[in-house]
Amino acid sequence: MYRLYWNKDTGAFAPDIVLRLAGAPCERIRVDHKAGEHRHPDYLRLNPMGEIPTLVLPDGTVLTESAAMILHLVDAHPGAGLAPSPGSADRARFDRWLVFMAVNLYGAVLRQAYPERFTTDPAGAPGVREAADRAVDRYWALIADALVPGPFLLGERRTAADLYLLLLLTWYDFREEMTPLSTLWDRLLADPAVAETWSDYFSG
Ligand SMILES: N[C@@H](CCC(=O)N[C@@H](CS)C(=O)NCC(=O)O)C(=O)O
Repeated sequence: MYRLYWNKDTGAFAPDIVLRLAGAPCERIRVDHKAGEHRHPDYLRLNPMGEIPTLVLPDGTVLTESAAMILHLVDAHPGAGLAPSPGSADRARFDRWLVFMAVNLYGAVLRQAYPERFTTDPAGAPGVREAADRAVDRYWALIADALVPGPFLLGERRTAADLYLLLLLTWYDFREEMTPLSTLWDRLLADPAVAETWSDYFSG
């Protein structure tokens, strides 16, 4: 049985939807970061960065970092068909986009959300946020280009990289003219399992 530490409006959506689509049994433990529960010593023992999500594997191994969770889960549950086979060229493309999103996009989203953490000058936070806004626009434009012909990152096949993209797209006020992003958004949320989990995290 997996154990996923999660909260609404967090990146826990990405490993959670992969666990659900893989049909993997999982206990879900809510960590209310708005109430500071992610700073509790018990949680910090699991995730020293005090971040959500944390995934505990059935053998007790603790994983932090949402992208590492995805990479593990897609290989542990190959029958779910959420990633190309390890060693294939398509898998290299999958890994590339997952890492691109985790490092660049997720990183910039955190600079938007917590700009004061990225400067020693209290007056510098608005500048950090503005630079992060520009970086996010640039990264999404690059991803929109990669989604042609699409509709998914790897073409016709939906993978966990698209589900990771859906998480990040939720936090981006994308313009309708960015058609590949809107098309992908609609395609992913047309799956009832994805829509239901997305609602658990991001609506209400
Ligand atoms: N690199 C981490 C980032 C996780 C992260 O920063 N999560 C946010 C929620 S989406 C968080 O825990 N924020 C609370 C805080 O940093 O105080 C990952 O990919 O898992």
